[in-house]
Amino acid sequence: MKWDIFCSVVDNFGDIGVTWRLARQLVAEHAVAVRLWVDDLSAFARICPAVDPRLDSQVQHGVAIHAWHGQWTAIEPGDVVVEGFACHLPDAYVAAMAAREPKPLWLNLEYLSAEKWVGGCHGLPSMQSNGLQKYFFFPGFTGQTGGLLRETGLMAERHAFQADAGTAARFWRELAVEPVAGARLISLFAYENAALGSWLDGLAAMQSTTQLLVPEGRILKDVERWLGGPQLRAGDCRVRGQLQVNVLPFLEQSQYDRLLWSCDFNAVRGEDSFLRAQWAGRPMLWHIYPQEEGAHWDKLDAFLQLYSQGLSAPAREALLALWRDWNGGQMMTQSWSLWQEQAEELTVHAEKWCLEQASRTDLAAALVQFQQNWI
Ligand code: TRH
Repeated sequence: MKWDIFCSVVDNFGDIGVTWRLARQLVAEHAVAVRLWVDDLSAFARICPAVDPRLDSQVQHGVAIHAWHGQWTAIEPGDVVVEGFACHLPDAYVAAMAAREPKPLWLNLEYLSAEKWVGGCHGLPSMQSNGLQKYFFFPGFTGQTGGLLRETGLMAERHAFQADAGTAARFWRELAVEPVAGARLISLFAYENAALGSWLDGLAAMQSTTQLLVPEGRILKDVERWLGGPQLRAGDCRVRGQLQVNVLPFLEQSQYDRLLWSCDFNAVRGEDSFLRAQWAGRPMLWHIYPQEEGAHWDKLDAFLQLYSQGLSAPAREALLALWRDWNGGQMMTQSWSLWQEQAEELTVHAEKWCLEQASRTDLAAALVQFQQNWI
């Protein structure tokens, strides 16, 4: 079985982060041959430094990676074609799909959302002008959706890592970070955010110590402004009050997972890091990708509604207040202290949510099942 996955990097790393993860898992766990077509190999190389952006084709983790140029060379389409996030496939490739016998299965892999309408749209076909059907495949958190990307064995790997202090110590050495004894560990990955200063003020003023780990990225300028010092770079370490800030390089994707597993609390963004933080089983703070006309607020509320089920009223309120302040760029002084009061319950809840979600069919397996039912 041959699969083609197309990825157009709109901005940031989510598009390539998700399609690369899916491609790898299909090869490793479902023994399919995958060609991954990517229009921006330099973004790809940030999350997977083994990728050489100068090469037109290369193999990594068993996935055939191809540069997707404007100039398209005719090829025989695969048995399954996945367009990532409604990216526009080359016209010549679509024509070749229509001419192929048997016809390929054409899927549009959509963005992750907890909104209710997703369940009703998942798996629906849409007739194209060339007579091909295109199916909408929606990831999601309920049984009516295509599930979530999760490698088999991820939970076992994460639990083993978290249970072994020696592995964690090796990881910190690899990152050249000296863990502060007894400190609360927080990782920070976010878009620019006006709320950051008030959160950092709160952390610096706490009685206990916090170590904040920040991979290089868009939020770093805001950290720099708050510290009021010179430009921050990977390897830098600054202390203010009870807060120590460690700047990390942008990590390889699997190392980033380990960072999430190592921290007590993770601030994440977009789609893929948001999901990986859930698989870490630790409490998190989501900076959702801002959309025009505030469309992202519905998405945020839909997730909060699902995620907060089973929480006591005060814990639920604390969670909602913190996430809304963060996403609205509001002062977080009050919501952070409210969150602290509920930290224990929210921490237990994060692992419970993770295990519930991990008990469902993962997205790669659901895609393969969809294809088998379609034949
Ligand atoms: O980069 P993002 O903001 O991507 C976004 C979202 O996917 C959004 O839905 C989409 O519409 C927009 O792009 C265009 O956030 P995301 O999805 O978390 O992707 C980040 C990827 O980078 C993820 O795969 C994790 C990875 N990563 C690393 O590999 N190393 C790191 O050090 C860090 C911080 C992240």
